[in-house]
Amino acid sequence: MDEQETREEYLFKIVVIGDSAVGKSNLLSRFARDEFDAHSKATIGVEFQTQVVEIDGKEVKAQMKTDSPETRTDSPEMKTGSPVYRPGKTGGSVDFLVNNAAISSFVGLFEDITRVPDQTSVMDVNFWGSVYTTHFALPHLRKSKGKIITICSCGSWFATPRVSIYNASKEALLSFFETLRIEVGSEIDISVITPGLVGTRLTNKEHTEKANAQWVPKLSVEACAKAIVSSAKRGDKYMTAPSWAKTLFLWKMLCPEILNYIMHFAFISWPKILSKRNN
Ligand SMILES: Nc1nc2c(ncn2[C@@H]2O[C@H](COP(=O)(O)OP(=O)(O)OP(=O)(O)O)[C@@H](O)[C@H]2O)c(=O)[nH]1
Ligand SMILES: [Mg+2]
Repeated sequence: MDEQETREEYLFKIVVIGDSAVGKSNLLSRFARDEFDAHSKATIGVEFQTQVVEIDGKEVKAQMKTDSPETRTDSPEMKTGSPVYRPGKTGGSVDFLVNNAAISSFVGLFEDITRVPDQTSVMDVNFWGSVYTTHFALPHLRKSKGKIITICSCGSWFATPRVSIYNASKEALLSFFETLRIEVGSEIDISVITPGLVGTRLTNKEHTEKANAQWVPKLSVEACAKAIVSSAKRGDKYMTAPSWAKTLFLWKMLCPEILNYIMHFAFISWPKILSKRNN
């Protein structure tokens, strides 16, 4: 081991698995070099990326690995029995499952959707993506007494106009994990994170303008990630960030009709008044 390798205080090995062309290689290159290639080629064999990050003043080395399902049967490595791919190797235990994948393909009023079937991918990714992954991870998590962290959304319990399908997918996710929590009992901890608006590409200028939500304060990705890690360490069952968003729950319980009126005014009536004034 050289000096660089011995310096890190933690070493995490992350294996990224999934069907062909779902974005595994791009996830690695985004993580290691902050690069994205819209015309990436299918991976032959395996791919490694390493990144050293500092968390709470400690150096953490993350080694990410991916291979392609296609390579398992078709690749030269597979045919020649190259040691690069080792069939039947099961790896270590699964201690944490983080369900993070989400998309929002349409931001607008439900009545303005022209083709409803185009929206089913939102449910496929946001709900079924986490459900399938959890299903396959559960036996391993039971063995390790592991933990599931699911990144849901405030939209799962707080109705915000113009993102009805997205909110519905997140509410389904919340309900699924609350039910699963009862089923698996104390063996697997389940933490559901319900962030408000976070500064990711889902909330870029184009999306927030379409949703008339430019004025809603956004939490930075770094602040949100730190809040999630602290919450996981505490073992919270739920965590909402930013913390002021929790007050919305009280509003919803105490005065739902007033809240609906305010939401309608802020996201539907007021933007219409503004656009009439500007035209
Ligand atoms: N819009 C968008 N497209 C993506 C994203 N990730 C991947 N893609 C698209 O999907 C294609 C395949 O991505 P890869 O990262 O090569 O997929 P892979 O899972 O490594 O595929 P195999 O190596 O064949 O298993 C890319 O060339 C992009 O066109 C993403 O985050 N957003
Ligand atoms: Mg690949």
